[in-house]
Amino acid sequence: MSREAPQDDFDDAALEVTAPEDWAAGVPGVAAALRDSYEQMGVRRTALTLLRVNQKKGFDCPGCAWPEGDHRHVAEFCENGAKAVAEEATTRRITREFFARHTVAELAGRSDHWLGQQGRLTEPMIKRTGSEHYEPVGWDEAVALVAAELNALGSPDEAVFYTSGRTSNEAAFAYQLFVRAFGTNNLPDCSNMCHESSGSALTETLGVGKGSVLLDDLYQADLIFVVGQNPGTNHPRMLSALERAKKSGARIIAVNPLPEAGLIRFKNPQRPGGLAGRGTRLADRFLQIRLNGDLALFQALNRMLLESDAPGAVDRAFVEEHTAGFAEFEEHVRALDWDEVLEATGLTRGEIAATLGDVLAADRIVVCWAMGLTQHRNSVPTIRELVNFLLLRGNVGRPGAGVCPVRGHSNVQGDRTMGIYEKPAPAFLDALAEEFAFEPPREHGLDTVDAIRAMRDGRAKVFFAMGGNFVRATPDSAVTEAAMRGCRLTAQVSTKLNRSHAVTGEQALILPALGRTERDVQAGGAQFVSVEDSMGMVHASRGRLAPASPRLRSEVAIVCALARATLAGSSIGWAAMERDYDVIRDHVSRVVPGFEGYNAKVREPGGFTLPHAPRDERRFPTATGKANFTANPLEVLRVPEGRLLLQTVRSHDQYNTTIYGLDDRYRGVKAGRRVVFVHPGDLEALGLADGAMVDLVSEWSDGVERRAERFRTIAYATARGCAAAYFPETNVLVPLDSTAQVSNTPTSKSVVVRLEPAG
Ligand SMILES: Nc1nc2c(c(=O)[nH]1)N[C@H]1C(S)=C(S)[C@@H](COP(=O)(O)OP(=O)(O)OC[C@H]3O[C@@H](n4cnc5c(=O)[nH]c(N)nc54)[C@H](O)[C@@H]3O)O[C@H]1N2
Ligand SMILES: Nc1nc2c(c(=O)[nH]1)N[C@H]1C(S)=C(S)[C@@H](COP(=O)(O)OP(=O)(O)OC[C@H]3O[C@@H](n4cnc5c(=O)[nH]c(N)nc54)[C@H](O)[C@@H]3O)O[C@H]1N2
Ligand SMILES: [Mo]
Repeated sequence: MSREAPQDDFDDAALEVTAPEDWAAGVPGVAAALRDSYEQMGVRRTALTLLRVNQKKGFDCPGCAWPEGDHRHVAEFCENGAKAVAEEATTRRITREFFARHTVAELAGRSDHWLGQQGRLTEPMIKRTGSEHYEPVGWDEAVALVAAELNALGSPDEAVFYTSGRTSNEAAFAYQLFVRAFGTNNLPDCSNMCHESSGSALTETLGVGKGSVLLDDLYQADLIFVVGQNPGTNHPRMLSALERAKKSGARIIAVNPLPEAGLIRFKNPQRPGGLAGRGTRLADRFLQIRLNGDLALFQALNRMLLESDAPGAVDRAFVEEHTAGFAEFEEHVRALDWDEVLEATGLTRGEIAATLGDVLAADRIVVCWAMGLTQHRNSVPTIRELVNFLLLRGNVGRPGAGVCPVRGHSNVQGDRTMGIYEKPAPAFLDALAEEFAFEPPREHGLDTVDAIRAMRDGRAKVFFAMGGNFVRATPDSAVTEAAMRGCRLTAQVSTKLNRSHAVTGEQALILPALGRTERDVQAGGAQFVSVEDSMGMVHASRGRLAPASPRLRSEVAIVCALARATLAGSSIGWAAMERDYDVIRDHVSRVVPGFEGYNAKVREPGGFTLPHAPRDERRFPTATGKANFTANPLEVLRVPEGRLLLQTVRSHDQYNTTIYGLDDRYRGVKAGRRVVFVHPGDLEALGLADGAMVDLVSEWSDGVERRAERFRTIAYATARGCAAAYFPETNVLVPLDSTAQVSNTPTSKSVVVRLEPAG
């Protein structure tokens, strides 16, 4: 049995619930941002940092991966970007006295919110075997310890090297090079829990695991689907793009079990007059789909397109010339059972038929999506089916049309491009081998879920993290925590304190790093780094603030020091890379296609766009050399009587596992996170009152009881049979073995639960 009780700041009496908002951004957004920033940074620092966010000579916003347009506003940031910046540029500091005051066990008992509020880490800290405290340690000793533990392993495959998605291209490239020179492909990353399903499905069907649209395509689209995404909270700048698309005539269809505020209406705070009035109505159609119903929806649309006698319903010329697998796909979809579609989606036939009307009226279609599609068992088939939908009408590889997976972490896409991947392509390894004259390991490494299994089973003994918060971001919290505690050494390169520093191996290290907002000066002078956004645009990022402490090191410097200490006699020029990041970029320019002339191109204002064969040339580098149609079996996820399907989502006041505050303004929740949103009809059927206190108990085939204790029910307009609650508190409910087919992503958006009155 595993259970998680409320954290120590739980105050159920403080919780306030009001009606949800139906619009996003606007005055309260910017006001909330500035209030947060002043509190954390003071007025002068706020002006210094926020005016530099996403400017051509500034730093890349650490908030999300949404691209910047050509015409940047003076304030090209959003409320939640400002919060992410304030979180890093805070003037609060964690010193050695802090760690002397608090034992590691005590820190493990503190809430995620409290841990994050303590400020920036300032010097390397070590928890030695048997000690209850972290104590200061010099960089040299810290690095030597990691090197010694790595070299003492029976095999390099007994080490795990995690990456979160804030790491720059330069640091990511050096890091994967170090890990492979050490001898393993054990490079799990946050992508494994995020857009892995998108990458898997797109690589197979289109040949490139990335989005195929640029901002201009959104502005030229006739129809934009926003599926399984809450941009008002998680990608607020996307709302400006959607608003502009609408002004140019696009229709927008939102597909979501929740009527999310930003999708319904939007007030643009960056335009005069944008704050008055009712704002722009963004979604023209809202399909309130059941969780996990999207495969059925796209399959139904595809069947109707195939059956339609409207002229040009199917783009036969495109299908003929550019695709493979059509016959099998057609046969499969024509056999689709309408009853199953209606059951899976919870939509009416009329709603789906009306949507088909929008589709037939649109020449150019873009489909955008995020975690609502990627974190289910059938995520990969669902995204393949959405590709089928676009292929049918030739909506890939021409202006105003294509696939738009909206990435999360600001450089998660770039990290993958730089080789942070447990299943590297042979061509990438060949290029590494040639550039650096060593033989990289060829065997695939561990992804996030498999890394947890390996640590749990004692097959992995050293855990190293380049950013992130592994124990809180991953599923099955109790299992993951035990896995971490079983390691010989856990070491984390971090900017802020989090729970992964408190749930440690026998020995633990905190290696504090510079953040995006800070100046990075190396022996070769002032450095900048670069990042790739969700649309494959690469650009430079330069921090301007003085570092939070003189003892911080850049991620690049940490990796290079570690490589020198670990790899005796390595012929790779680690010192040169550390001295001058241009040297790293020169290596990249010879290893990664699309980066030729990297150093010159990244210095152009605004950076450069990576090539994308399907988008640029309608060329599909797949196994068949064509865009692939696929046949995807529809298995309706049936939830037993008296149970609900739970999705785990973000509140407005959090960045993944970083909890900025306890409100979720757009959903009408104040001062509390232990809430579960349920349809009023389901509450009634379950015999529960609105506001009842319940435990969430997850039911999974392994028979283990997983329980998250003490949540208030909130009667909410979600789809029937579906519930929602916030992660990381609900990660305890997601079974480690419940993962998506092919991508192995935890099924964080479909957890079968029962609600038990809390004792
Ligand atoms: N402020 C802020 N910004 C962030 C983040 C953050 O935590 N805070 N996180 C960043 C990261 S790493 C990521 S990956 C992105 C995440 O961005 P999102 O994917 O928007 O994040 P979630 O909160 O997981 O929201 C999932 C959305 O999908 C819907 N949904 C869930 N299941 C289904 C389904 O089966 N079908 C459909 N159609 N819809 C479904 C939910 O109702 C919800 O609206 O945001 C990034 N940006
Ligand atoms: N149940 C459930 N679980 C989920 C999800 C879900 O929707 N539901 N979403 C998943 C998704 S999409 C993702 S991406 C993962 C996120 O997983 P992670 O990326 O592992 O988690 P974060 O909370 O983003 O990591 C925050 C920490 O990163 C460190 N950090 C911040 N900036 C920097 C930096 O510049 N450098 C370094 N070195 N460290 C830095 C800070 O110490 C901070 O505490 O969580 C996943 N987990
Ligand atoms: Mo993510």
